[in-house]
Amino acid sequence: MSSPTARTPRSSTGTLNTLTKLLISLLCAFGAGLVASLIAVVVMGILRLWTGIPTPVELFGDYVLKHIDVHTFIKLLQTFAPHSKTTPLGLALLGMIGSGTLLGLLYAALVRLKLPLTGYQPARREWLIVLALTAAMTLLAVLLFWNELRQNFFGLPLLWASLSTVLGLLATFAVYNTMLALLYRALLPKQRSEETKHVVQSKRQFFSRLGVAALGIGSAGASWGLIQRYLGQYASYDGIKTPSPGGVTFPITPNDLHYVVTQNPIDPTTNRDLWRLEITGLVDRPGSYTYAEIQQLPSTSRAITLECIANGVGDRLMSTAIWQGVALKTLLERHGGPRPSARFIAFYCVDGYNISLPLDEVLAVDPLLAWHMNGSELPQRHGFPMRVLIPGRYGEENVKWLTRVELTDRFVGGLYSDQGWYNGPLHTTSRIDRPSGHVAVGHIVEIGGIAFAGNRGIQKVEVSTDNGQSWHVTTLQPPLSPDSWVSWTWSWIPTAPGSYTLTARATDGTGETQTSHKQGTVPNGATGYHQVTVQAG
Ligand SMILES: Nc1nc2c(c(=O)[nH]1)N[C@H]1C(S)=C(S)[C@@H](COP(=O)(O)O)O[C@H]1N2
Ligand SMILES: [Mo]
Repeated sequence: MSSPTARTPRSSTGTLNTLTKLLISLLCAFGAGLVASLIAVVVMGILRLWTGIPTPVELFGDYVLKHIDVHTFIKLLQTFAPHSKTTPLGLALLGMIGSGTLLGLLYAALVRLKLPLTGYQPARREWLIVLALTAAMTLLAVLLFWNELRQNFFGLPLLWASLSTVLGLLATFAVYNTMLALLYRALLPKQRSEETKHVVQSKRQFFSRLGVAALGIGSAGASWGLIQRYLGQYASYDGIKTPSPGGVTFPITPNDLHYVVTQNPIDPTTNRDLWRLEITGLVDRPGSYTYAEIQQLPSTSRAITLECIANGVGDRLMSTAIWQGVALKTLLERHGGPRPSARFIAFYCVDGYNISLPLDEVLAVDPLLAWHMNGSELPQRHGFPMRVLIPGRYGEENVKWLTRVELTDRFVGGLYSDQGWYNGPLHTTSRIDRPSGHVAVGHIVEIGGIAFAGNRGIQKVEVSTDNGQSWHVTTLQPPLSPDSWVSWTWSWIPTAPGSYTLTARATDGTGETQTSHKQGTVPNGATGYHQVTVQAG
């Protein structure tokens, strides 16, 4: 017979009071939560970089961007400049790791494990809680990010993209919760059993805690590596402008000098085998095309100038390319045309960006769905494999990485329209590219620049050398197309030394002169005259 003391399990924590046990549990839950979060970060990083599935951090960012107004958006851009995309994402990532760590405490409260533990294996009840938490977190994320799910950086069609994003969320949360259960157990103090020697038991406990620490350090290192890799693909070309070397603007902008604006920290690298163009919604015969099939569509080429709504007066977020692709009208005709109830058209992209506009307004300007830019395959940063060009609209409506055209009976919205940016016809604008600095008195000085009014075309450009008191009609180059900018010049001979303010103004094809009303880019697009001051001497 054994003695009564031998039958009572002895343990190192057997004598601990409730408060100490609570503190130990908290500490272990905290540690397990932190390490499980870091492992989840590794999982989401691998999914992002090797399968194109967006991370919960990016989904969260996209969600926030669609739920703030344009002024908050600009404020955030300024607050985090020059790392306006990466700093908020980094903070969101830290927030995610923080929440994951705190969730460890919630888990501890739910499982209420009695200290000391009898073993390392989570019991059925713990697994059920893991399951329930995984389901709840996935469900919550799916509901919250419902409108963000349909993106995939390798270009999966929308339905497959949504499915794979949901699976990605499920995998990330399942790994997190499973690790939480295992690590929490691994860290908590164990009961001593009679069968195993004390030293063996404490060794096992020591090594399992060491293992958790090593996992934590390892996954922190791996996360760091993945973040570096992610940043290595960062779209640092976002915001590059088209220069006018020596004051001359090329009528056609070479591809590598075309301005770029993207919402994405990393632009999609669309896989041409996965990608499809889908024609859906209120169209007579919906259908889809592979990359090879779109090349077979009847195509047309046209010079179209793009201008970002964030282009200030006189600025250079404006470029012109010869775009080749299928006319939207032609494409819709191949599908039996719009049904009578179709009132809007929505364009969806593989990066989760989408826009919608009234169908009749869009068809009226003869948009192109282009796969060639200046004779070469559409560059990745400009929307490979296909983008939309809607003449007369700001760049934001000219979606890149197009994957679905949908005809609808209602306005669908999109990032910038949800924020409250203007999405009507772009404003007429003109820019002075030369001269600048000093000019010589008594000699001919060529004043020149460009003017643009979208699909309305340019009828006339005038220039003033006396701050708008008198105007001279300039000579226009023939435009490359009805949808492109025009070049203008005027020869001036400064007669007296001094400071001159040159001003330009354009009149569009409808006979309307651009407004002199000075207005910044936010939220309606800039207006006002471009002015340049030169010194004659
Ligand atoms: N899918 C997608 N399309 C997009 C964007 C984007 O971020 N994603 N940015 C828009 C904006 S704001 C502009 S100004 C133009 C810029 O086109 P570009 O980079 O080819 O000059 O693309 C538009 N199309
Ligand atoms: Mo833009």
